[in-house]
Amino acid sequence: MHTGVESPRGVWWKPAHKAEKVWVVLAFAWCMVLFAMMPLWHWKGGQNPSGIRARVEPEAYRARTEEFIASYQVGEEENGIPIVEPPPGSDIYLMGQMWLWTPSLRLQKDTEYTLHLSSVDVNHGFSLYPFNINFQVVPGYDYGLRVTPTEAGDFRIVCNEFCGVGHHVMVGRIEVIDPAAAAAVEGGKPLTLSAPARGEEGDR
Ligand SMILES: [Cu+2]
Repeated sequence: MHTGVESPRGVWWKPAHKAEKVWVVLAFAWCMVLFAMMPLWHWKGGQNPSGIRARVEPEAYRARTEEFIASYQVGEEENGIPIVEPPPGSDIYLMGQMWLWTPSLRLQKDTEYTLHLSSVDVNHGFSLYPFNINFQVVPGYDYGLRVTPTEAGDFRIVCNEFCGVGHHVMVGRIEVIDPAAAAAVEGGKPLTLSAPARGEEGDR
């Protein structure tokens, strides 16, 4: 009698077919390729950015973001989100929460900033439309990414981590202005912050 608790005697299994062994070897080789690609993407492809990472209490991050807004606010969106224009090279703060990104950022082209990202409730995802940029925004962690906008324009931040019923309306904004182009349009006059020129030469 055989109970199933004891294993059968002898070689009761079929040895792996040659084709199966070939696939195991191929799959393992591919795993190694992908493993090697992780550091390679970092150094060669500019992906998987290494930044500053620190633990932060969500309420402390909220307070820091509010301080940042109070210091550099220049306007307000129609929906009440503050528009902030931080000085070049500064630390800038973006806060994700159900279901908005605060504040809207107005940045200068070809200027480096340290972009801090965090959430004050659940996981969110920072995705900059229309670029292929993706970053997890996790409550309790402050991620500081060194960013340099290379293109002037009006960009949208889309949440790409499902975060509840309002997830699809969670859209933020980053506006990148080109101070050189604006100065040219103004005929050498200092740039007026309220009227950023976005490549509209010939208007005046
Ligand atoms: Cu979301």
